[in-house]
Amino acid sequence: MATDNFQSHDYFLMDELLSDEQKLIREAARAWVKKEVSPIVEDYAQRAEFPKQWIKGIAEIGGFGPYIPAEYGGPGLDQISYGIIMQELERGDSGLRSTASVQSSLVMYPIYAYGSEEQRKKYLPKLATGSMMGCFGLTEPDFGSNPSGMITTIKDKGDHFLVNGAKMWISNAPFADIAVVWGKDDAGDIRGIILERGMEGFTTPETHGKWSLRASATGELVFDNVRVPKENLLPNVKGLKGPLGCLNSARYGIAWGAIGAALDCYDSALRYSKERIQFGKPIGAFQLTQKKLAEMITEITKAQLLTWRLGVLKNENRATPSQISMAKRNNVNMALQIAREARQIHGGMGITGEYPIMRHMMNLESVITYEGTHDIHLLITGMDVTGFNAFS
Ligand code: TGC
Ligand code: FAD
Repeated sequence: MATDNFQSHDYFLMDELLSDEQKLIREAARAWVKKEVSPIVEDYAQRAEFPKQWIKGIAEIGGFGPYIPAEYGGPGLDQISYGIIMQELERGDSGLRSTASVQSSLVMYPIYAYGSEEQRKKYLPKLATGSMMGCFGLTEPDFGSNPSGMITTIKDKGDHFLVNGAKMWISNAPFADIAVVWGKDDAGDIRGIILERGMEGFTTPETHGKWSLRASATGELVFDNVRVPKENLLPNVKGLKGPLGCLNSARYGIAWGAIGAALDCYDSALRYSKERIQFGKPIGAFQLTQKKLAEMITEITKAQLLTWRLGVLKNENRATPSQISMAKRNNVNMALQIAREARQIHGGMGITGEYPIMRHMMNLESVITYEGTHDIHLLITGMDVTGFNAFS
């Protein structure tokens, strides 16, 4: 079992910007990750298995739907608290944060924002406790960065809907009880619908052979003439803005989460640089190592400031999708570069499971791709600042 010696780093005294409640939430999440995640995550990642026992713990620290109001069973926290929880979870593992992100922003959020009152009452309290788990089906085999081309259909058959098509790369699919699925209706409009495990014609085959997010379960969603009750359609949204609205919330959480992975890599590299002796002195005493560490903490600090400000804007409902894209893109790239540099500082030890570095690095290769790739987010920023759409 790995020992977790993590100590957080706060170079610009960002703690002074947090409320006492936000700090308590962070301490609870951090303590849970140290006790229940760090000791086993490496084994589960090596075995490519999601530790299902984490579900209860995530719920207990408020990690499922942090900002969903208490009347629907959620913790009713603010957006910065949501971000802080995602940071602490991803400090443990990006796959753990993925499970919480999907449940919170891609399953609970659409039901809360676009669902009927009956749907909210039926699903949200169970999703908040983790007694029901969900997944989100947007990406298809032939439509990833361009989801508007999706070919999954939701046909009106009078007393029910008939769903046909397939989704791939779906986090949590292999064990999810429900799936929020996006498909086109008879008029060609994108709609969201809730499918439940056990519906005839609905299967969720697991995706094997991943070198990334190995402690997270990924799968497909296959719909073969699935009859879905009329009341399962999300009534209050139509068009691509439905799923993209959910992505705003998830991408925001990832911007915070990536800081957690970066902090873990930096912390491990800093400690190693003080302990590892070569040429008669700690490697941290060499200028080239100091350059790496100094640049890491500089980039982490910039990301912390950017993300905290984004959280303030989000609390005030003023954060734009483009600002969220910028933060997701910057922070995930920052974390990936730090993981690579931290790996260098650990020398050969950096490729082993004794340190979290290689696992974070491989995980971040997914994080930089899902929820919009690095280049797609650059194009979103480019469109925002120039007014020209490079997608079409
Ligand atoms: P476009 O014509 O620009 O927009 C269509 C409609 O959507 C509106 N819109 C948004 N609404 C809310 N939030 C946003 N971020 C929005 N972006 C656009 C837009 O105003 C328009 O509305 P209306 O009313 O005029 O119809 O759409 P497009 O087809 O040109 O595509 C734009 C593009 C490329 C930016 C978008 O499709 C995109 O973001 N692509 C990336 C796909 C993506 O991120 N997929 C993620 C799948 S889920 C996932 O990865 C989960 S991983 C989870 C985990 O494990 O953590
Ligand atoms: P593509 O869209 O085929 O892109 C391939 C390359 O082309 C990329 O480098 C991209 O940047 C580039 N490219 C594409 N268009 C342009 C352009 N216009 N200009 C320049 N370059 C371009 N999806 C879900 O719906 N739900 C989930 O839960 C989910 N979980 C995931 C979990 C994992 C582990 C992974 C890896 C993916 C997950 N995804 C999920 C899918 C993810 O969102 C997609 O992989 C992502 O959106 C990219 O789509 P794609 O893989 O089809 O790549």
